[in-house]
Amino acid sequence: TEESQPYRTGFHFQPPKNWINDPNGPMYFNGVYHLFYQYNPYGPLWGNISWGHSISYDLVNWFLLEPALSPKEPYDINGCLSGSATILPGPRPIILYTGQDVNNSQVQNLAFPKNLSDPLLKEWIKWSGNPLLTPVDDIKAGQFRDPSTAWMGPDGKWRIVIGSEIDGHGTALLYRSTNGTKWIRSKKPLHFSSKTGMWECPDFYPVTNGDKKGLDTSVQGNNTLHVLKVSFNSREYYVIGTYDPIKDKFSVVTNDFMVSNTQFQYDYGRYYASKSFYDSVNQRRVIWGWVNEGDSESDAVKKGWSGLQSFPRSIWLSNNRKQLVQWPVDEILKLRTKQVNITNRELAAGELLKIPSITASQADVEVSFSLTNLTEIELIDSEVVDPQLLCAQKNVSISGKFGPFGMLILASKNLTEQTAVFFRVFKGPNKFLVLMCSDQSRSSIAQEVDKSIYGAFLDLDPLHEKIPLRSLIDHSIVESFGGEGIACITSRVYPKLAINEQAELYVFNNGTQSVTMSTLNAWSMKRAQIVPIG
Ligand code: DQQ
Repeated sequence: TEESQPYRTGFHFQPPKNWINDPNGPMYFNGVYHLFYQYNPYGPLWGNISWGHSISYDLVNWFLLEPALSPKEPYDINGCLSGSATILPGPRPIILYTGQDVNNSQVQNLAFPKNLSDPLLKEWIKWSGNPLLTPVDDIKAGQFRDPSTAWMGPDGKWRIVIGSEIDGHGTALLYRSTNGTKWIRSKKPLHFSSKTGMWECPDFYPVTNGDKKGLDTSVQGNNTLHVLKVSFNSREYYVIGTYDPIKDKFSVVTNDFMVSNTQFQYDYGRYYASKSFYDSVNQRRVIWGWVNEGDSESDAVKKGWSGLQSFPRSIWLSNNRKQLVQWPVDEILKLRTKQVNITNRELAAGELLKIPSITASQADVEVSFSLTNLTEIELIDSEVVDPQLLCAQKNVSISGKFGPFGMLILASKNLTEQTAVFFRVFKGPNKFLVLMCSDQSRSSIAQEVDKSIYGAFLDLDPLHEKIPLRSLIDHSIVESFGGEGIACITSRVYPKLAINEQAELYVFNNGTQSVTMSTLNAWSMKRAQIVPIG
């Protein structure tokens, strides 16, 4: 019930109980969306890792099936770890996944549907020739995992990348195959970095700008760039570059990988091990990410579950071709109900405005701010500061000039509890800097839960553009999108007071300058249906 389980979500994907982590092998096939995920069928902590399997017709409502892969064979007995799906000609989907074998070595395995005419692809068969690949030569047994979706080069060969660490360097190993069962390692990896350790869950795909459209993973064209995303340091870092499929040469044009909050991340909060897929029916690329818990293991045992999937997002290249943009898939609109609208409302210095008539624990809120007369503005002497650090130094209680202004989410009646998602605008040596913060420091009166403060910069011009913010609020998760998706910050919170009907929503301005709230549209959200059908 809602009373005994205040942190269960209404429209984010989670099974009725137990542990989940990484999204695996998402795909659209024959009119059905498939989502697999790292799953412990027997409890709320990591272990017995299987591939949970759910299907959907709209990415919102889900049917839960039996696990597609379970750790049973010598080559995966210690876990069916992460992997990806590829739709081969036919069309015929396959899964490549990592098995943790009897010796705890990581090996790569192949699985395929038992019956292609079953519309739900309920049963999956592991290939008799498994394992496909074992850790040999300079590959360490515990650092060889998470095969990507395959893409085809102009020579007709399939390629995949696998996450690794070679000589202490994060590496995306490259393999080629003609038939999908025999894979040959390329001498050169697709990419590596001397500035990071082990790379997990690599994802490599083409992008183009213009119409928010996505591209199928094998597309190589004149106007395409390629994205390489890898997971390390609990974050999802990405680079954009050009890819020559003849030489298999990937040349990065953005900042290359490093452990820093100034490097591009899919999400500057709690979000990891993501995986994207091409949705051919809607011609978009959709991405899922794992959002883990910020409470303790004993809390997980009490709750009986652990882990969420982010709400699925479309992902595309920005029009200036410099970064990626993400936005919740449009199907979310069907859950919106009871709209609240406010337009052109000035927020004076120090003002706090309660948003009435909304289920503030389960809502979708879009707000946008505009600033005028940016002469009285705080100066900042460097444009290369760590945004997360800046948000922590200047938390919500510290008044500035332009900012902090934004929303108080999952707030309790007396504001003892609140998750503040807000902006601050500075003038740097050469440009304005728009800082977005998600401040969990006062999110709960409980002591032992994580209360991190996250931050990111938004590449927009506050003199000529509005500053938009959208937050998906769902009991214990807040997914925020700044600048219409140019920076995302996800957080988990565990309020004790601001739960269910007790939660409230506010907009506020704690700067000395007034700001205009151009529009606010807020909706209470209906529950998604997540139904086990075995
Ligand atoms: N989780 C999986 C691994 C992957 C890691 C194991 C990333 O395959 O590298 O559950 O969260």
